[in-house]
Amino acid sequence: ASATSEELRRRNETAHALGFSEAHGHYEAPGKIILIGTTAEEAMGWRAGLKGMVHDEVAIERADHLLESIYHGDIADLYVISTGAGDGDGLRLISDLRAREATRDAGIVVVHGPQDRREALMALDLGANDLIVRGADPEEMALRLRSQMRRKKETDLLRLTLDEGLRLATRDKLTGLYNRHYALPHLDKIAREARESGQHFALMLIDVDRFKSVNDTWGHATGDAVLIEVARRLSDNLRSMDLVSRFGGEEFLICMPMTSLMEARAVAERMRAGICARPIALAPDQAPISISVSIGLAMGGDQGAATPDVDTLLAIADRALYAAKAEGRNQVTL
Ligand code: GH3
Ligand code: MG
Ligand code: MG
Ligand code: MG
Repeated sequence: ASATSEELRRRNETAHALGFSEAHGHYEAPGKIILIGTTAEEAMGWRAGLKGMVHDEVAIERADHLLESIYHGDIADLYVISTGAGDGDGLRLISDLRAREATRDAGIVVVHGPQDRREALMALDLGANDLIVRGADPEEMALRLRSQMRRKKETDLLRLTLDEGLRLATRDKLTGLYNRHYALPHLDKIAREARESGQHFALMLIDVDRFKSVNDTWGHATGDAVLIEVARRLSDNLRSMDLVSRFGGEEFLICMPMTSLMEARAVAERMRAGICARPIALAPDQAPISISVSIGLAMGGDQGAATPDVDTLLAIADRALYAAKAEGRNQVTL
């Protein structure tokens, strides 16, 4: 699939934030390397050898302090571990690092004795990325560490790009709310769970009244800012379990699991009142903008097995919204 120019721009921004240089195709921002020798002297020897050969921060840590420092947020991109570290239990550190979210993707390079073939293979089996024979010259060590650091930075970039892709696919760009594509399957899930637990849930369609005139009077950019503020006020009235999404242009969908009609009415009324009672002040030199919303409400899960499906509930909420508009707007209708 070919990336759009917007995607490419975002990718470059992400890459830049991580210190990748497009020109050179590799990372340039320094990362962090932690050295864990059999003794502090061994680690200091490595660090002396690496001086001027890597441009990352190089720190020395004790095997028995490693988990504690990770717990406190001291995370490295790359760990160099002697098999002799921690009273000869250096390999255990590999499992410790791989088991923790914060260090799961870190590079791990194990330094082993020339005769420690079994330990070396075990290190690879536990998840080490590379091996160095004890006594290898600093050039070799630096080369292997730089290579692992590059791999780690590329993994970070990929992960961020994937996260960003997921965000783009599920969120509305303007308001940051979930989009329609995310909301519809999520709605099905809430309806299914309600059916199984015998609980009620509420569905609301919210439409900004006479929004076209906001655009016509103040311009599209101001209209956008108003939508962002409406999204914020709606979210402020909801629990974390509630779903709030931007369903269309100036239309929002809210689904509240485990909610009675009385509770839903109260929440909808509070949202309606909270939007029309406080005109939206966008800039100090601009008069606050008065708007209102109409809300169509539908209840699910209240008719046992015969409860309407999600499409039917949406149609019911839409009819209620239409009625609210017809009856003069700025009201909640069931
Ligand atoms: P009603 O009370 O009947 O809902 O009147 P209305 O003006 O809100 O309804 P209508 O559906 O005629 O107009 C909706 C307007 O919302 C038209 C469209 O330009 C505007 N709109 C939709 N999406 C956006 C957006 O993302 N940003 C801005 N600024 N305007 C938008
Ligand atoms: Mg309309
Ligand atoms: Mg409208
Ligand atoms: Mg509309």
